[in-house]
Amino acid sequence: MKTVYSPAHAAHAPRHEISDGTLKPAVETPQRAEIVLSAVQAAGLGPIVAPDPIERAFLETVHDPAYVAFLETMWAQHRALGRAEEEAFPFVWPTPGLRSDRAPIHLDGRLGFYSFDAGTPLTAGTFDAALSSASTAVSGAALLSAGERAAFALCRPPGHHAMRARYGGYCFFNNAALAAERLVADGRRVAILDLDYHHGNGTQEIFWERGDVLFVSIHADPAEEYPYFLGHADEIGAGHGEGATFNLPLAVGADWETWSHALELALATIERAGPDALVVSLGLDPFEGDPISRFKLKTYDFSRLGTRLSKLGLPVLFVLEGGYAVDALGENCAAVLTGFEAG
Ligand code: Q9C
Ligand code: ZN
Repeated sequence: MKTVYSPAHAAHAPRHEISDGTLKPAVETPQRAEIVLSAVQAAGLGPIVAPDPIERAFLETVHDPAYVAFLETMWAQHRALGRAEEEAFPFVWPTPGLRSDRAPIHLDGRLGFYSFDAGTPLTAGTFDAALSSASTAVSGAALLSAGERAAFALCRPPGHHAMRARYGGYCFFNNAALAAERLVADGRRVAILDLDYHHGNGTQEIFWERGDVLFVSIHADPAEEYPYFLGHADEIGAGHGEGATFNLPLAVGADWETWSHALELALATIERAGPDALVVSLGLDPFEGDPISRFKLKTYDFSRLGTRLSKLGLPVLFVLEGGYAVDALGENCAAVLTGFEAG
């Protein structure tokens, strides 16, 4: 299968993040994408192709234009304030009881208005890198529309936490949602299967009232894990989307036996819906060695996952999400993709 990749992701190279209540070294780094690229090349997966640029109007089918403009202009504001730090972080949010009906002008107000966590660094190159990541996903979707059976969008920064008008969880534009929209525009009925350790709150929000895109997610119980406030089993969508969201939260510590049981439930739901394309939000952070996660999948399990997905017989777009065990990330990602090709 083809891999879509652009080196432009490296423009987003944060040194720090806020995690566990304090400033820490960033874990979502350019090295992640470079390692995954090397691994798919070493595995002989197929050609590496460059993405076509994403059109602004298409980006704004998923994201609020004011939010896109915020990401585009915030760094100039950071510099104009005389701030020399290499990252910017929010620290105040409009919560119930505080007004959220007008966007502030000051940078610190805008940072909070357009985010939902303090853990996601914004840098000088974030907007360009996030655009390139979105382009990568949409170009991957276009490969399926052109008749490919599968494709790999090597996206970085990741996307599934990004909401219509808020960033967070290392995510700025929702790559999987944009890919799904591309496929819908090309006439496909789409399901999204989110396998990242963390719940894909952004993707869920974007399709919450949509009956035409099924969202299914296996993730750590939000009572115990980030993003904490979304991803419970009783969230099923609303309006036209009622029944088109399916969450499978698992207790921390889940191994392949537990996780693969949830996978079968997820796949049965997808098969019942009868889509004709599948977008997989491929987080590799359910890995046992992941530094920020608490599931127990092994490299061999990722290979079994790939093989199981190929049995669906659907066109599949794999979109890279999280995964922070850099020593094993390439191998784990290649295991899914080669497992799929072998299956
Ligand atoms: N103590 C993705 O995997 N911080 N985002 C968690 C852990 C945020 C993960 C802190 C994790 C975001 C795409
Ligand atoms: Zn994750």
